[in-house]
Amino acid sequence: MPIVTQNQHELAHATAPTRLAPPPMYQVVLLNDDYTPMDFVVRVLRQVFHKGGDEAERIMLQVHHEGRGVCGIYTRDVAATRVDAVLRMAHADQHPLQCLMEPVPLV
Ligand code: TYC
Repeated sequence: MPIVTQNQHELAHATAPTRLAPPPMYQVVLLNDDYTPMDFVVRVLRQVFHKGGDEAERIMLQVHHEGRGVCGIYTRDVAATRVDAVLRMAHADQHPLQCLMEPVPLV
């Protein structure tokens, strides 16, 4: 017969399944500059963020006209990986394209 101590009862109770809060979400933002070619930005949006052609064009033009645009909303690690992928692509082609992540604003 198993011996269950008082401590084991407390541990079992403390670790009983509970609902987890949803993880904090981050938006990945692309910034405008005067030098990165438009077609390169569209390629980044397609390759890194899996956008279709029309959506990639729309986001690129929004960044071009408004200075910044949201490429997607992700958990922290996914957002950080996508920022890194954008910056690596830009660096490899010697474009000054900038990209950052920030907590999704509380509307
Ligand atoms: N402004 C750039 C140009 O005229 C295009 C551009 C768009 C650059 C979006 C960066 O994130 C960007 N070639």
